[in-house]
Amino acid sequence: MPFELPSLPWPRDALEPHLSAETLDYHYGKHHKTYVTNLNKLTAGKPEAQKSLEDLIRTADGGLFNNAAQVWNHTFYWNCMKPDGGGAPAGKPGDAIKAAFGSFDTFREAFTEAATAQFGSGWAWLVRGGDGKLKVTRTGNADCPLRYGDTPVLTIDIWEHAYYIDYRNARPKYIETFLDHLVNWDFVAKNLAE
Ligand code: MN3
Repeated sequence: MPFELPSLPWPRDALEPHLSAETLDYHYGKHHKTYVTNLNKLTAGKPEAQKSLEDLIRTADGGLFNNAAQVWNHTFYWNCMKPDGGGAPAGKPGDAIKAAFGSFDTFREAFTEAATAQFGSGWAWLVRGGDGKLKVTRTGNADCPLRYGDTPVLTIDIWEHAYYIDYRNARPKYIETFLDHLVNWDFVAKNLAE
């Protein structure tokens, strides 16, 4: 099978108490895995099986797009988190966010607003636009900024499956915890350098 489920960057219980091993068992072990399985089924024996996820995200539609984007989005999301992460970043990410938004708090408000306001399932993002500037965006369902020429820098999954086991319907508490305890600013710095 050409498309594979990447390993998580940390053990399944590494983000506790903020995200439980049970959440990762379902979110990674079932949801993410199913997107990979579906993508392999949809592309079996077709030229699309030889394409990269990024190519499929930029060119495919329907189920093929949805599954390719969800495989990519989830791999990116796992890397956006680490144990003992979060808080205001120092160094390059801190400087870049300050230059773009004026202050970390202003960025935090914009990112929180995007993640809170997305109706139903989707993703909130910090991206670098085609003009080189950082901005906060949100996408519905499987949609991905790569489709619009934006380069993802940071994302939070705001599908209910991302937080319902640990936070029930309290999406704002999950977003706050993500920003305070989980963001992997080293990964953000790497994305800013690309
Ligand atoms: Mn998800």
